[in-house]
Amino acid sequence: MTPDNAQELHAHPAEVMKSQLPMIKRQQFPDDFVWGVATSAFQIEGAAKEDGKGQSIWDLFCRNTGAIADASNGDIACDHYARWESDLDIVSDLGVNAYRFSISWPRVRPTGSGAWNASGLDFYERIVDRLLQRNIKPYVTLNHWDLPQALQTQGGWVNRDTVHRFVEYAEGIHRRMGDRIASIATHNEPWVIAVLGHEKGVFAPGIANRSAAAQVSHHLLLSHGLAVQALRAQNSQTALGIVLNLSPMHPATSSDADRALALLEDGRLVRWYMDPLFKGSYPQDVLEDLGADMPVVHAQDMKNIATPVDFLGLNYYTRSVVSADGSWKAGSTGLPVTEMGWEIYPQGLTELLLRLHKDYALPPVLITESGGAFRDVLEAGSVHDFERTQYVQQHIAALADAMRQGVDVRGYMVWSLMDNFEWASGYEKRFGIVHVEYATQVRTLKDSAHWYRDFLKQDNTQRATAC
Ligand code: IFM
Repeated sequence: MTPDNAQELHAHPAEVMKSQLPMIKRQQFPDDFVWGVATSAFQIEGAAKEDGKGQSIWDLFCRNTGAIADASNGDIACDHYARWESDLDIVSDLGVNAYRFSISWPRVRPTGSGAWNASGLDFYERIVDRLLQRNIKPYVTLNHWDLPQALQTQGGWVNRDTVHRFVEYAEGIHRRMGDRIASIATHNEPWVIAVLGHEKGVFAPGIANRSAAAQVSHHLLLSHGLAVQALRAQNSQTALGIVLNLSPMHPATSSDADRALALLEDGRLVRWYMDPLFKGSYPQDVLEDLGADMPVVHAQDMKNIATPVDFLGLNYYTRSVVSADGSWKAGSTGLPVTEMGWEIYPQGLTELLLRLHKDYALPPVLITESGGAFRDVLEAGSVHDFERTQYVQQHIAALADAMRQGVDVRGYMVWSLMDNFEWASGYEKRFGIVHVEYATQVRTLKDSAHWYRDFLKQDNTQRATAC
């Protein structure tokens, strides 16, 4: 035994664990780097029927037997609608310079068209103003999946009219508070809405139809481009963009079949969104694969989708691995997995960023979500979530690596500020750096939150400029 590891044997377990963490410092990043935490309306707000809010497709979907793992819903969630002030105190306490949240479309315009709901607009305006008082930049997402049910009744995102309703919604929000919002993302993860919501039917609105899914993805992209144009026409000074969930797509083996499938799946997840946004066309191989299911595209649509943006938001959680025989399982390679069953693969973030940088003329990139669900235990007022802390650190280190190699990344936001309603997994999966005891709504900072706060404190004199 060397003197060094003799010392390690006597060290406190927490100290030993700390020594396994990558050395990252806030000072390694530009002074105006955006550091944030993220949430979304349906996942935290609750107050599903209060103050004139309309129903969303998720309100309805949760009522389908078997749709949500623990048969829960978003009626109360984290009760953030009532507790927003103390929740923003926590955000401020963390020392972040940005807070990403979404606006519930049915809370501000209950049926998606027609009358606006003053109480809903006031709620978000109060959040924006309170953040600004605290010197925290508001990063708003307009569509984090909770489409007004009244629009779904008319076909939802399959119906081209919804594109125009969305543009009106974007204009209304921008007119009311755009002068104070640092950044507006039109949609969060259109792949999820299209594929999980309309092809696999495991998310709202629960439709399983490939052609519907392709049309939905086209309408989401089109509404994004038209909304950006509409806000620019209002002389927007807000940074405008979209948030995609992307990952590197790896073949499980080097067999021809696995490699061909990986290429097609890359087309379906990455190029189907990146190509129209940044090259103005859909990838040919995916169009061919869709055949008769390909979307109806009008003249000018592709040009409108490719309207230049100020930023690309990227949500990264894991890599994807595919095998033609479907046999590959996360964890089979010995890499750790999160409670979602997702492999922990931080190097995939560097790989993805470098690849996007090589293949596209990228605008500045923001990591708008990064985090993991782990089995947390609240004990004596603490949650020792070492794995989550390590996850966050490794992913910050991975993005620093991509920045060193030339990718223009401007910010990083942890998903999520607090435990919340994890869609079809209900409340069973916890992503927060703040623990929520749902029975009492008590919030407790986990070790990961303490770490993030300490990390940010290394120099928190500087504030972010928006991108
Ligand atoms: O909770 C979700 C979030 O709403 C969108 N991105 C992925 C997160 C974890 O699944």
